[in-house]
This record gives sequence, structure tokens and C-alpha cells, in this order.
Amino acid sequence: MNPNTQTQVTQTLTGMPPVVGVVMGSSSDWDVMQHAVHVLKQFGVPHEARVVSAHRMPDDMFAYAEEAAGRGLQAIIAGAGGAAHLPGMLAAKTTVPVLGVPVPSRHLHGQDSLLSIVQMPRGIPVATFAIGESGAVNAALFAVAQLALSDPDLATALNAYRRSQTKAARQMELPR
Ligand code: RP5
Repeated sequence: MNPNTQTQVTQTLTGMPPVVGVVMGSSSDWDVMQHAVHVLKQFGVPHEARVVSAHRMPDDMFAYAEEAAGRGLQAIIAGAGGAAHLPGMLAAKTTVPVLGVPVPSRHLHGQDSLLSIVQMPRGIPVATFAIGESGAVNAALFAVAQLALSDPDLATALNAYRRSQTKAARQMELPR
């Protein structure tokens, strides 16, 4: 693994400041979190993706959260596995909405991640999504829906995406 990976920032739409931040506790989360990035790319949402580990780089995590609003982020999609405190700790330091994605863990298959993220005490909310790829995709779609409230073109694209799912479902065939 490239030793610089931990501090690399993937600016996927160059020239436009990101409005959604996708962060994860480890590069090992990328297999899951890349699905959130794929959706944001699909909708043309300016975003960034980077590793921000709560327990390995806590100062960076706090800085990321503290700077999020000032940098124009409107949502932070945060994926983590195991004792997954990244989404909650980010939410503790920013009022930018945090969307938590539980990453499947080696021993408990992500149930630990899910419970760690979803069981936030009252007062500091984290919107928690399904374990794994579906959660990553839905977190990105949720961010798109939030942005679409003030972006008619994005709303049109989101409605078209929904219609394409309906069309695909209607064309589904079962084995004879
Ligand atoms: C968490 O620990 C990460 O979010 C990851 O899911 C898990 C394991 O990290 P690695 O040991 O694979 O780097 O912080």
C-alpha cells in the first residue's frame, strides 16, 4: 500500500470545490465506500474522498470536521468498521449532516459497525445507513436528495434515476 494513501485527497471533480465529503477510517474501507463515490460521480456532484481515521489520526479528524462547513461541505458520508466512532465523532464537531455507513468487519460482519454508528445518544445525530455496499450507495443517494432540494437539475436527474429503477424492475424475469 502506498504510505501516502492515508493523507491522499481524491478530488474527483477538479476545479469545483467539493460539496460532499466521503471519508473512511481506513483504505480497507474503500471497497465499500467507492460505491458512494461512484453515485456522486454519476450525478456530477463535486466531492472528495479521503481516509480520516478517528483513532489513528484524531487531530486530523477534528480538523476535518471543524473546517467542513467553511469549506462548503453540505454533507459528510463517513464509513467505518468495528468500533466505528468516526461518524459520531465527526458529528460531535460539526453541524454539517453526517451520513454513517457501517463497513462490514472481519469478525462480526458489520453488526458491530452498525450498532456503533446507529446508537448515538440524543443530541448529536448521525443518519445511519445499511451495512456495506447498499448503505454506501444509499448514503450518496440521500446526499443527492438533500442537494436536489435546492438544485432543480439534480432533482430532475434523481427522478430519472428512480424511473430507470422502476423500468428495470418491470422488466425483471424469473427463471422458468
Ligand atoms: C476502522 O477499522 C476502519 O474503518 C476499518 O473498517 C477497520 C479496520 O481497519 P484496518 O485495520 O483494515 O486499517 O477504523
